[in-house]
Amino acid sequence: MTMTVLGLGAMGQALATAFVKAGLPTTVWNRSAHKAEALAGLGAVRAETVADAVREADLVVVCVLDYAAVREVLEPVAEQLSGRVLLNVTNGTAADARRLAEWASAHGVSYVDGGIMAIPQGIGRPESVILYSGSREAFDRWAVPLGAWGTGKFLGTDPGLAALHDLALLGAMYGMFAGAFHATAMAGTEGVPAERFTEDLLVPWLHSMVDVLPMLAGNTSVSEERRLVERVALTNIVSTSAAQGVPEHLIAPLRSLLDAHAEPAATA
Ligand code: FVH
Repeated sequence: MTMTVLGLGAMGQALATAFVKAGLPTTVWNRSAHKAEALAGLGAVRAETVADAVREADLVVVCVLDYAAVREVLEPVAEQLSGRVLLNVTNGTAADARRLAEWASAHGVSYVDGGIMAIPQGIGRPESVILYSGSREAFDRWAVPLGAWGTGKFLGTDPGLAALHDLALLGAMYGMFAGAFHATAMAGTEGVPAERFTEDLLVPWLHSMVDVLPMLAGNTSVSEERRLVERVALTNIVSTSAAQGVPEHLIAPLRSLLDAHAEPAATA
């Protein structure tokens, strides 16, 4: 089992390092060659070109900035990829993944798409989840070595599924971070240190709210009673933000979102 990792940014380096530490023969390539030095020191084989990197590989992992970069890296070696498994963990849409899977299939390549639900420092820990979709056979063949990255979850043979779930989860993360930064800024206007506010109040509060999510799952409509209560709170957050000089453009749209989800009033 020989693996190649194309793309050694923060994430690609973490993925390749996990392979090497698991004792898997690993070849690495990066556009800017110096990023392969640390991995070569750990025992990875450093390839000068993408073609060299792909030549001996059974599994080719690509982890670069976006799908334009994926195409740029892979198009020139399309023929060489034939008969191999391509695992793409680059961020993209479900449509991007489906198009790349078609391209792979046209070149005799088995395609698996991946969504990494972890930061580079989390790679190698069992609590780090990596979502997969695409060729079931290829995933099953590589599931054990891929366990070096974290816990794999295969979502189905539609290659777009991993990207769809990845983007959905990232959307939840961005929303949470944006709300948390807004909260920190509000408290900061009265001199509350961000670190203290975050550790003492924000993190415990968000933890407790996460526990409410299963009760809300599948039910986003809001009763008129609840809508009135939530609307008062949101209005007060918006007006306090404005008064304290914190931009309210994140919170303000939540009021119209709340109104849009109000249950129709019961008719007599
Ligand atoms: N880092 C993270 O926390 C997230 C976690 C979830 C998954 N993402 C996705 O992983 C992809 C790579 O992200 P990254 O963190 O490794 O990003 P960078 O450190 O900025 O490295 C980018 C690599 O992409 C290479 N690259 C960019 N354009 C091209 C191109 N046209 N041709 C070839 N390679 C290209 C770049 O090469 P270089 O600049 O070093 O020469 C880096 O290797 C990404 O999809 C995240 O969303 C990470």
